[in-house]
This record gives sequence, structure tokens and C-alpha cells, in this order.
Amino acid sequence: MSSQNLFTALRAAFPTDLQATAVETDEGLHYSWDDLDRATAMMANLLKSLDLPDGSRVAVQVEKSVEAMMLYLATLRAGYVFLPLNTAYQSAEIGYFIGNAEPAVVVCSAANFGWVSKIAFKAGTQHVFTLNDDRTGSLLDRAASHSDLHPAVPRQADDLAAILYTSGTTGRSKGAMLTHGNMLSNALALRDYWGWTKKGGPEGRGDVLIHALPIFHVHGLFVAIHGALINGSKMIWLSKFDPKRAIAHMRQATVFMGVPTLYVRMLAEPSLSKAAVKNMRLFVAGSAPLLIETFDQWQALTGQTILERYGMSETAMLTSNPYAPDMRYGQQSERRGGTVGFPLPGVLLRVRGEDGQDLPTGEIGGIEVKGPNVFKGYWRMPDKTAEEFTSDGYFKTGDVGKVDQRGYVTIVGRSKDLIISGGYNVYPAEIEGYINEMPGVAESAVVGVPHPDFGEVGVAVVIAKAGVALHAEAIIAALKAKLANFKIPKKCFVVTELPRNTMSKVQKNLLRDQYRELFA
Ligand code: MCA
Ligand code: AMP
Repeated sequence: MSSQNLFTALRAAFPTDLQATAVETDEGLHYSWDDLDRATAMMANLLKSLDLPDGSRVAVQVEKSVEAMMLYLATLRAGYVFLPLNTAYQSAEIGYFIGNAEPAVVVCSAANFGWVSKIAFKAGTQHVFTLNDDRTGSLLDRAASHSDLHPAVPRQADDLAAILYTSGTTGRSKGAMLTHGNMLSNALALRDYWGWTKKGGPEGRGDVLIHALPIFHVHGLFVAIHGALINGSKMIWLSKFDPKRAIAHMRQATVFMGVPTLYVRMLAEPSLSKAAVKNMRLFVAGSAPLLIETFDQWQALTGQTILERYGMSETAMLTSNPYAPDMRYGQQSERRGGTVGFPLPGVLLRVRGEDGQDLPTGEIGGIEVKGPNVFKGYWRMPDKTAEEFTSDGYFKTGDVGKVDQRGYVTIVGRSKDLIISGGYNVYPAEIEGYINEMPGVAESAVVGVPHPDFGEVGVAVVIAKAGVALHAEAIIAALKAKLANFKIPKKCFVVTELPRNTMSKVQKNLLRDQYRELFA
């Protein structure tokens, strides 16, 4: 059987002119396709020289840089398993991920080497390298002495390529195991569905992607990077999203991908206009619900229609609004605000009621999916994995939605207790756990409320033990010392009681209603 290594497929799509620019950074650096090829070979050879066991995990918590992307590609090339970690995570969070995944290699910034290496060595990791966002660090120093040739290690479609930690539908963070086949099938489906064009192809000029997202989650790491590479397209690389810079680059680009917050922030820029986006052909939004107001304002101001799509860490992309009319549904299909479009080719999607029966068109229920993009299971959690799949092999997404007469999917809510803030997931149970451990706290509830910038943010409602005076600011400060900054509730209230139903369960819907207007 021929190798299904994702790297091999991406490498095969590189243009013939390897000296052309593959990535141009916001700071003006140019990386050619040859640079990508040679640097990933050197890093892959470094990994190979470590004599790691098959299936070893390479855990990476570094600031966004082209070298960090190369490390991802090198890990695929060497046949190991990439484990990206949000740079906002602090020691307790990193301790859990490293303890659970037992990576053979950990890569962190030099600034964090002290505490990260301590955690890693304690968990049995043998190799800790540094990689900074200014092209320095021991990883690059060590890779420099290795050959720039490396035949990609053969992998089968079912072999692991990456583990992404997510809380899934409930409970503690779980590692979603994604295979080479999951990611390659998704990259190919999106390449065709979104009409990527190659340079020199029928339309002459090729696509150029503005890469403005972090590279430790599916959107920035897979959808964006694979999208450009599988089409041999150049990327304009922003190490951090800046609305002015992103708009300025649109004159030289054709595709942009962002979470809704990025669109909200660009809409506030006076430089956004029809003229500024006249070269652009595709604006993709996802990771969180795109408000219809944002969709409409974007259309009015730029003359372009945002294409919203829907996915998950466990499945990569599942549905998308059509780029061109979707022939499965006739000529009339257009991009519809408020919907996430149609299941991608190859993806099966159904809506089921609470007792597991298929629901008629238009009825609201749990979304279940199946396809070559759906993950292999949760890392070392066979029971949890089994719980999340139906007996006929569909994955229960935890999202609640409907499919209309014309096949459009709409997400109306989530059965999982999850807040999506600026495209990052925040699990109320995790935050409540930290608050409940604080001295003097009897109980707490964290709920998501609407926010004009982040879409949704957390609010903590806390009850003190009898006779204890608690201060909201002190609770927030104590959380900040322990948790990634985006997880910190934007407001905290100390109250005397929480609303409960007859079973004594806290009624979070009433709390959400109570605080709905807090940031309006
Ligand atoms: C930053 N802050 C946030 C968030 N980001 N608060 C809530 N939610 C957030 N997402 C807070 C920080 O805690 C800090 O607060 C203050 O804002 C400034 O921090 P800074 O890092 O400077 O913020 P920023 O650079 O303005 O970041 C905002 C951002 C970023 C650009 C919207 O959050 C972002 O890049 N989001 C994209 C996430 C993403 O890629 N998601 C895809 C997941 P303080 O000063 O109080 O400390 S993949 C996925 O979901 C699936 C598969 C899918 O479908 O794609
Ligand atoms: P993650 O676990 O980070 O992969 O987040 C996946 C979740 O993000 C999904 O289960 C949805 O709840 C949500 N999501 C992703 N895209 C969209 C979208 N376009 N609209 C609404 N929710 C979305």
C-alpha cells in the first residue's frame, strides 16, 4: 500500500518553482518552498536522530512563527504525532496535558524552559528543546547540523498524525486523536469545495492566504495551513492578528480565514472598504457562531459575502456554505448568513432526538456525524470514546441544530456546557472547579453571556460560606494566577443564592438571562 503520510501529499502540491515565495511574513521575511522543504527535512532528521519509539508525541507550546509551522510539518514528515498547546496555558494546564500525553519531545519558548522542562522531565520526557519566535532556540541550533534531505516516513491513513486536547462534550480535557487520513481527506475536500486556484492554473493568478490565526488549534493549524499548502499557495503570515495589518495585506491576497471576533474588529477599521478587498475572493468564518449582523455589515461594507463553516477538533471541518452553487442542491444555493451550509462531500450528518430517533426536516436535535474526517477516538480513553459514538458509528457532536428543506444546517445551541469566547473554548466546569476550591467559597456557577467583541464571555456567580466575606476581584485575581487568560470570567458576582430547579440543579439558563445585558 502506498504511503498516506499527510506531509507527502502536501509536499507533492508544492509548485515546480521551489524558489518562489511560500510564506511572506508581516515583518517582510520571505521563505521559499525550498526553505520549507529543507528546514522540515533538517528538523525531521533531528527527531529521527533521537531514536524515538514509533507513535511518539511531540508536544509544542511556542509563539506563532514560520519555524513553529515547520516543526509541525517536520513531525508529520518524521512520522511522529504532533501535540500543539495554546501559549496561554499555565503550569497546571500544561502539567495535565504533558502528564496525560507523555510526549517523548517537548518544545517550548526559552522564557518558559525552566517550568516547562521541570514538568516534562517529571513526566518522563527525555528531550526538551526551545524555539522562540525570533528564529532562535536549541531546536534550530540542533537541526542545523542535520541533512536537508529526508524521505517522509511511510504512514497509513489510519496512523496518528496529531492529538488535540479538547473537553469534547463533557468533563476533563481529552486528547482527540486525528489521523493522516482524517486530515488529508478534509484538506482535499476543502480545496475543491472552496475553489482554491493554483498559480498558472485556468484563472492565471494563484490564491494567496492571509494567515492571521493562532497555530495551536484546528482552524489556524489545519484548515488554513493545509488549505494553502495542498494547493501550493503562498501565505502572508501575521504572527498576531492586527485588523489594520490584515486589511492592508488584502490588496496582495485572495483568501482570509478568521473567527467571528476578527471580522468584528476589522469592521471597526476605517480602512475596510470595497476597494481594500477588491482582490479578495473568499472570506471564511468559523469556530464560533457568526452573528447575522456581522455577516450583513460585512456584505454592505465590502460587497463580499462571508462563507461560514462548522467544525470541531474531533472532526476537522464538517459543513460549509457553498463557494460556488452546490450541484447536489441545484443552482440556487448561496451563502446564507446564520447557517453553516451543507455537509462537506464525504461527510454524513443527521439530527436525532433525545431517544435516538431521526428527526424530520426542520426539527431541532443533536447533530451526529460520520466520515473520513472523523477522529479515531480520545487518547487512552476507550470508554469515553465508545460513549460518544452511536452503535452505527456516528459521532455525537454535542451541538444542537437542524437541517432545512434545502439541506442547510443551522446550529442553534449546544448540549455541552461550553462557552466559546473569541473562538477559544472555555469549560464552565473547569473554572467552577478552581473557584470552588478557594477558601470561603461554598459554590459557584459560570455561564456564558453575549459580548460585542468576543461573541460570548464567561461570568462567574459565587456563593460564600456562612460568615465569610468574599471579594469578586480577589476571586478573579486568584484565577488569573492559575489559568490561561482567555478562560478568566470577565465579571464575577458574589450572591447569596443560585436559582435551582426542583431537583436542586442550578438553572444556568436563568443566570444567563439575568446577566444577558451585562456587556450589551
Ligand atoms: C484574548 N482575550 C480573550 C480572548 N483572547 N478573552 C476572551 N476570549 C478570547 N478569545 C483577553 C486576554 O485574556 C487579555 O485579557 C486581553 O484579551 C488581551 O489579550 P491578547 O492576547 O492581546 O488578545 P488579542 O490578541 O486581542 O486576542 C484576541 C483574538 C484571539 C485575536 C480574538 O483570542 C484569537 O486569536 N482567537 C482565535 C482563536 C482560534 O483560532 N480559535 C480556533 C479554534 P487581560 O488583559 O485581562 O489578561 S479551532 C475550532 O474552534 C474549531 C475546530 C473550528 O471550527 O475552527
Ligand atoms: P473545538 O472543540 O475547539 O473544536 O470547537 C468545536 C465547537 O465549536 C463545535 O462543536 C461548535 O460548538 C463550535 N463551532 C465551530 N464552528 C462553528 C460555527 N460556524 N457556528 C457555531 N458553532 C461553531
